[in-house]
Amino acid sequence: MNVRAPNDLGAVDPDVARLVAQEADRRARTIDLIASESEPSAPVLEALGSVFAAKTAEGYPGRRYHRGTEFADEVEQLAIDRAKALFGAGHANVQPSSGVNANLAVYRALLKPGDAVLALQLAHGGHLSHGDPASITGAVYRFEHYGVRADTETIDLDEVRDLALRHRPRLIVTGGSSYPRAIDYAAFAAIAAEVESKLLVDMAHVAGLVAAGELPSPVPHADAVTFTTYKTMLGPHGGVILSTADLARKIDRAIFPGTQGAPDFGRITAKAVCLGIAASDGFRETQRRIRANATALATALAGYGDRLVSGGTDNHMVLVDLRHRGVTGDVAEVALETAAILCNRNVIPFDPGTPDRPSGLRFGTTSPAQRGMGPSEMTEIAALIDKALQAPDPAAVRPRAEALAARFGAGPAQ
Ligand code: DSN
Repeated sequence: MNVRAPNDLGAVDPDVARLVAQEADRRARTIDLIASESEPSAPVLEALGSVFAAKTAEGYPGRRYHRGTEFADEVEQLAIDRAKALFGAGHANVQPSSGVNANLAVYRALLKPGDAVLALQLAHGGHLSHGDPASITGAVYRFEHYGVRADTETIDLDEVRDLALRHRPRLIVTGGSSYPRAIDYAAFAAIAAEVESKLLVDMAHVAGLVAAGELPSPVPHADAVTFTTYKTMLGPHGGVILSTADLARKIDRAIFPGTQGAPDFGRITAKAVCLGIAASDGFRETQRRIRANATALATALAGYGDRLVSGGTDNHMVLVDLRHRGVTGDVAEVALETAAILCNRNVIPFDPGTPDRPSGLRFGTTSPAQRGMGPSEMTEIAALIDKALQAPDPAAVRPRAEALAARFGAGPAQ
């Protein structure tokens, strides 16, 4: 008789099963203000862990290098069609394993090594994959960086135009990972047109807000738009590239065979699910609350004397300058974790500190909004943050933070 191995994780590997349970408990007992995280929903987790996770299928729907792909083709096409419809894009590639890989593929599709590129500098809100010297993107392409104005801490469009005219980049990149304001994509498109450059918008952090109409869409203005599906899109880890239809072949070839092999079909399946959910009224309501919560958190923190980078927020993110508290971001993030509140240390524009010991903290409101928390809970959380950053013993704040977390439970409320 054919005897099958036990298929229960707890029976096969109690050590890993214990860690999974502990991670679930940790999530339930903490308040997650990490701007790049979201709560995993049951349908997304089910799709991620489905049999598609085991499928090997290099190529694209209808053009594979392996057999047995009829359903893999269908699920990938579903994800592609949903991404195109959601954002009104001419083309979508749903295979990137990450946002970095999505950006790398766009560079490979549109540039040659050594080409000039203009992007927002990391310390002013950009991203490592926008030509930081520590990233392969900075080694392969000749990146120049624009920044924010010292007075407003918003993108200096005059500097963008000056640098574009001086360096004549083949690609201009905007968007990033710690920029709390809306971006004028039409102005970027006009500068790109003036210097005959292509325009890439990295909307990794704000894609969910864009999908819900809470922020303007870059898609009508850009040649390519990249995003990740695990932040405000509320889905699995992974990336997506949108582009105009005429770039479809170049983009697809830049992913496979250009920079990736067999894509992870568990993730593609989960991306299809999250892209489907993103068209729903419930998703739009969550995005509305994410943004309202960020505004409430910003207002409440300002009330405790915290200086907000750029003076506030238009999205899900609040960047705080801690210098008036006499504490650095690395120390503050540990104090807050002790108080069961999670966030990350972050450089702020013109930071006198370093990435390891920066002057700022970055907060995001995606997870609390998904759990059903609203602006009044954000005000409560701001009070806990203030107390934890002042207290000689931030652990004293922990019971109140845990009680707030417990009131809302773990995972998405709907
Ligand atoms: N780019 C990193 C962040 O913003 O936290 C990971 O998503």
